[in-house]
Amino acid sequence: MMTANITESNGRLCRVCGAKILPFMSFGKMPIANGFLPPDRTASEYMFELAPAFCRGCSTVQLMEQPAREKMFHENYAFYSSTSRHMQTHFKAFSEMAVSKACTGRRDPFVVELGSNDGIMLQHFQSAGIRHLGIEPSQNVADVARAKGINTLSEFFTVELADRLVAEYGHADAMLSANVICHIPDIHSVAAGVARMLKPDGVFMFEDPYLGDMIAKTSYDQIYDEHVFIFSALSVSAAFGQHGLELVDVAPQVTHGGSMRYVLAPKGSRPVSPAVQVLYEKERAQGLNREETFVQFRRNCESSREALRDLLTSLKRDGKRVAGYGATSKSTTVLNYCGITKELIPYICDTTPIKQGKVSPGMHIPIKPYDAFTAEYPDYAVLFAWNHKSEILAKEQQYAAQGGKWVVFVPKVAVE
Ligand code: DWN
Ligand code: ZN
Repeated sequence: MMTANITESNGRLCRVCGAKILPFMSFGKMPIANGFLPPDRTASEYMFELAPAFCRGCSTVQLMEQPAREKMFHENYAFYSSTSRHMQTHFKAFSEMAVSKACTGRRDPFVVELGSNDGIMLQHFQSAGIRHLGIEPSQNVADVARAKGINTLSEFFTVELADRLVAEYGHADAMLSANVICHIPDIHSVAAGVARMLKPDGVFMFEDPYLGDMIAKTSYDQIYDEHVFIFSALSVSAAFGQHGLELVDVAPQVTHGGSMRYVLAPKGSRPVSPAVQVLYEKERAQGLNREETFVQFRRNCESSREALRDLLTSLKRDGKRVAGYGATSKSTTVLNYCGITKELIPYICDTTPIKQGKVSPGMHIPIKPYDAFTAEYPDYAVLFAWNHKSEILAKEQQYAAQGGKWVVFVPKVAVE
């Protein structure tokens, strides 16, 4: 039986407020989520313990341990943002919003994106002739952006880099980031850097997977090495408030299974939208500031794991042909936490060339090109890229029409 209490960690202190944190579960030993590897190199795979914790002091959910950043973000980074059409539309809209909030009517505005990947967002500033800079430490994806003419620097963003950039380019009208801030453990260096780089009337807008959605949907696959934080408005405000940045607006997003866009500005420089207070209250009502919520989340994860294992085992027993769809980072948590081997899912199809011909981190399931899916439809496809469900289902109508079934596991394990 599980107790309702969780015990403070002896060693690790909250990265935001310095209080002792409460590890509420362990997913066990995990590999690097995007560490797809050649089949002959599986012997010496790096592993670490994936254990999220909650801070009573500031409500931040964070990993106890995160691998060194160079192990995750390097010249072979496997995730290219532009693989989803829907995300392309999303980032176009995000860029238009940034232009209207911080560029229109200004003389020679300057826009900086932290973690600009292959330029999916900055391309819109580049084509509009707006002065811009992408900061992207993973060389291979940064090279794709540079090839599109996007000014990109391959470094990790820190307060020291911010000072250098101000000296070279001046202050920024808008700083943007998507699915990146939750990856950076030294949140104070980022927040201080943003505060130093922004103009007094500048704005910082970032979005990340939202804790409220993760709890509501038991989408535990949002927890993996790269996601050192799963933010809420409460925790974002606690972190950035220490650096003179105020949360002035919030906007829920459907992307990545439920995200939140946070708009921050130098304190007092912009009016605070009533939506911010409404969200704080909603988060307290959902229990995002209480440890019991995370004890229940752990139980929900365990039930989900059991249900998925049972389903895949029974499909195998019945002789069904099963494949994975989308070799996502998130799938690394699902496969390893649930102990899903290639006996249960013999292969996963993915459109990303750098992943194809390799095996999945930890469970070493072969990754095949997308064509392998259409060449011989499986009976059941496990939708690891569930966050792109509407895009994928629209594309795969023929699969469904000839009897193919989807196995989903968020918010519940089900066959659809
Ligand atoms: O935060 C992060 C998010 C934004 O992106 C990063 N830490 C890493 C990455 O996470 P992910 O790998 O879980 O992201 P996606 O977008 O869920 O990955 C989708 C995968 O599925 C890609 O490998 C591409 C593939 N895919 C596919 O094969 N067919 C995607 C679509 C839409 C498709 O139709
Ligand atoms: Zn804290």
